[in-house]
Amino acid sequence: MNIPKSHPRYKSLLYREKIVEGINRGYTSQVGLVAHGRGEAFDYLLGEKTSSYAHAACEAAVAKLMSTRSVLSANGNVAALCAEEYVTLSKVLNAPIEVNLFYRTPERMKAMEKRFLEAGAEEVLGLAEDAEIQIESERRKVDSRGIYSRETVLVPLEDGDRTEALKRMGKFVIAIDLNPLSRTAKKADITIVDNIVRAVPLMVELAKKKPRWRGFDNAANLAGSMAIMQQNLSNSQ
Ligand code: PTJ
Repeated sequence: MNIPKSHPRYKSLLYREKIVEGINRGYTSQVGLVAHGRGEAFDYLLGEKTSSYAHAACEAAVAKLMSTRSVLSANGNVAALCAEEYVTLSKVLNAPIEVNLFYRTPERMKAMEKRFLEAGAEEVLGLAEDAEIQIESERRKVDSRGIYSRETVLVPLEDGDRTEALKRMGKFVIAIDLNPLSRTAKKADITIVDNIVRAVPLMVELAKKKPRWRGFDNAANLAGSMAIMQQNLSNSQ
């Protein structure tokens, strides 16, 4: 669809179109539309901009990802919204991308691999299906060279069960989730409460400055993001 650039909600409409394109091209799940809508609502409450809390979380995340053996998990919404930027992040961090789908089918796995290869990735993990983690959903199927064995896992736009399983395995989990109340947000070691379309390019920029790991208080950071949402709600009355 041709969205006029002058439309006041141009960017928002464009990202919706990207999800629809992902569905049409076979890499994004139809349910991805529902997840996207939920994210939009929280982003609205955030004022659709990166807060100082999200900035601090991105910086801590980059420091951790750079200083440990890490892997970037990708689902259908990530592929639709920011495949190119995700590949750039993977390169600056020297961390592979692993496809991990909740609504996993062989066709979608192939389409995801194709999407990231055309976005510039040299290798995409996840299709080998040679290891499992302790959850019942299709997300249990992982790559022995990626999620299974690496210490730090970036999990954008996720539901909570995998974060809990990864934590049980002793891993350091970094989430990108606009919903600060979600199980993933609360269980992760670092939660970036921001839209992935803003967070990933910011992480690329921060990685160039090679930040040092100085520890991170996720509960305090989440409280800060929630306070911003509450403030925006009160100011709108
Ligand atoms: O591609 P698949 O098969 O692995 O399925 C992926 C989806 C996204 C459908 C699946 O993981 C899912 O249903 O996720 P949930 O449980 O809806 O959780 C997604 C979370 O991501 C929600 O808390 C949303 O608020 C949040 N979210 C949605 N869009 C964005 C986002 N967070 C950051 N940036 C966004 N653009």
